[in-house]
Amino acid sequence: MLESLSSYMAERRGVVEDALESFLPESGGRYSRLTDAMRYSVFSGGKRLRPILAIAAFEIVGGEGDAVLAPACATELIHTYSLIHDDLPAMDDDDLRRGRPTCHKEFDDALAILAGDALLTLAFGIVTQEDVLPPERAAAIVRELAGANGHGGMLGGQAADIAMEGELPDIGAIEYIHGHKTGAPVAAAVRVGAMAAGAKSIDMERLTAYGERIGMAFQIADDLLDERGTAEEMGKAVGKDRDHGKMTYPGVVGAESAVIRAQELVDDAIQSLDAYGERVWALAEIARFIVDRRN
Ligand code: GRG
Repeated sequence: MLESLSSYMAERRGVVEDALESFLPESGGRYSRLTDAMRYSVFSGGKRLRPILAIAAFEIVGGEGDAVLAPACATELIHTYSLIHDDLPAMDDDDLRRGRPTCHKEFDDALAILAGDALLTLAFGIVTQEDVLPPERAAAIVRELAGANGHGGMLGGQAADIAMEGELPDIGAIEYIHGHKTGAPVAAAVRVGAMAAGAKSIDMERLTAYGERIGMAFQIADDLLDERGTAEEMGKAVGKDRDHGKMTYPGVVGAESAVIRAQELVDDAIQSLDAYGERVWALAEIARFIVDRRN
């Protein structure tokens, strides 16, 4: 990672950690196992890519102040819920996430289901807290997050992913799965950041084009890491996609073409933001990081 991007991300990550701390319920109390499980998964060392994308989008359209923090943290809470549920025995049945036992291994299946549900509902709660955002803007952001992560977005993609297990490679199917499961929530993170700043429709169009492309590139990179990365680097088991007969981008087009496609998507994403001149650098560097990352 370039030094300047690494310090940009470290600084924003610090802001996100503090904001998450302020939004999460405290530990303790008689029924604290639920809040402990929520906190365990949220504070387990994620890259915070989605909230950082939201902040960078907020900044590029001239946003100032704290209005982006709740929408940015909402994207991370929803992401964390999806990871907790994805790791459950009924889904991917994973024991390790971010180098630590998964939520259901550390607590139990019931607590993991509840902690995921509680993070999802908290996400909507924090965006609609009084005096955080103008009510119409908060409602539009909730609508955006609900659409991108619900049956027409992430959950629809996940259902298609499960349904396609063991099927023959199909480029249309893999693009649908990636676009919905990963692309939609990543694009929504970019979009809600811009929405928090009251971005104009031309800005929304440019940032949507950027977000959709990096979302697809992100999942292609993840598929490649699942084949090429090590469990130590990834903090979770690798090679599971192939073992489960999951359809992946490199599985459909081959690893070399997948690398080329991810790079093309990143180049196109950056090009969609040409109009911002030098202000583009953070979003451009994040896009490059998405395909170059090692975990
Ligand atoms: C089961 C509710 C539910 C959803 C399933 C998104 C998803 C759909 C499951 C999560 C697991 C998965 C394969 C997601 C695809 C996106 C992805 C590569 C997530 C990992 O995101 P990073 O790299 O993770 O940003 P960190 O740990 O850095 O936060």
